Amino acid sequence: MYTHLWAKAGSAAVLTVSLCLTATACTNSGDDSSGSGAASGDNSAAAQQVASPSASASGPGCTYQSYGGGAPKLDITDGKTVVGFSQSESTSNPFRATETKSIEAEAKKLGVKLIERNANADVNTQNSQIEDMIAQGAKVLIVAPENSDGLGPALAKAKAKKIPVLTIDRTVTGTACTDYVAFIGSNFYGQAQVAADDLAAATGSSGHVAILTGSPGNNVTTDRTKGFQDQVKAKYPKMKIVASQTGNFAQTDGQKVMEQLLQAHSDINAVYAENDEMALGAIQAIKSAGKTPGKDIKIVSIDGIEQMVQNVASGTAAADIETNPRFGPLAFQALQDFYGTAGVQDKVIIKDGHFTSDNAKQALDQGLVY
Ligand code: GZL
Repeated sequence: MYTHLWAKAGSAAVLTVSLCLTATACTNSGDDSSGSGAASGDNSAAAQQVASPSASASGPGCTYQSYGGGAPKLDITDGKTVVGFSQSESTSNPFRATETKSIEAEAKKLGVKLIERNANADVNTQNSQIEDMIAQGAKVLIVAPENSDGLGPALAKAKAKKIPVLTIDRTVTGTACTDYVAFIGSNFYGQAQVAADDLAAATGSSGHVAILTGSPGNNVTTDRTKGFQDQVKAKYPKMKIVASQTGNFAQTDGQKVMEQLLQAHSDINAVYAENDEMALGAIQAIKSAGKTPGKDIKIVSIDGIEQMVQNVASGTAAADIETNPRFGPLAFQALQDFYGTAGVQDKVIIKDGHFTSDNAKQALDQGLVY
């Protein structure tokens, strides 16, 4: 069983999709409203889906008829209609590699004619690549935005040509079903709350915490920072955030920043990394400083990539909250609902795994970690 977790986000127009990995995780789930998805060991794409993103659950959703004044009806599985996928960051990050593979695999399974580009974390590149895919004939776009505000030019081009844009993993500024179809991604604020709980558990609720924040300008960094800060303020008065600096979601930057913070703050005994790439860098920095990660300094991170879940299993890290990158089935289901009658929710929240010392080894053994 693999599982999680958290509950619906605020708005009614939110659908949550969840899975259950282990009893421990499930019992921590609070309002796990969707029951189990992947039976233990079943890591198939189908098992990653528990419910369609269709809007029937809570009222009409976005369809091609209601989208931004109406868009042409298309059959994306006809093998001729071109769907463009815009990836924001390098697939050297396993989150990105798995996300890209999931989109490619589902497109292949459905017979979708897919073209794709990778912007290597540059928003100007992403704008021009999206425009290029439109020029290449893309009639629908799946976009993993580099940041929330920078894609205005590309979105405007798409809108002018009535090309629907489905956003995954990060949001863009604008209105659902007008500027973009919908957002599919994790509950980043909820992830950060769990990270705070995990770090409190690892430090007797009294850690002196360094936060490695993600790259600026996107909702993921904003929510993962605010969620952690709010949870500490609300529940852990003895926990102190002694430093917070961006590591740009990158391993090298995470290592460099951690080295600097350790020199500036000798009292740091806990690290909250807003993604695993930065956590891996931080672990290197902690070791170079002659300290033992997991003993002298407790670490909690987010993404759930294999190398970090191994660190949880070995005790180097205290916990890792998954950011489920397996968007393929959900994204194409959403597009089929968009061109059908069901329509798509404004927000489709994919639920994530939660790896602790109780279940990390089991998750790795069962091949449930990406
Ligand atoms: C989350 C995604 C984040 C990952 C990081 O959906 O936007 O960006 O958590 C990645 O690993 O850099």
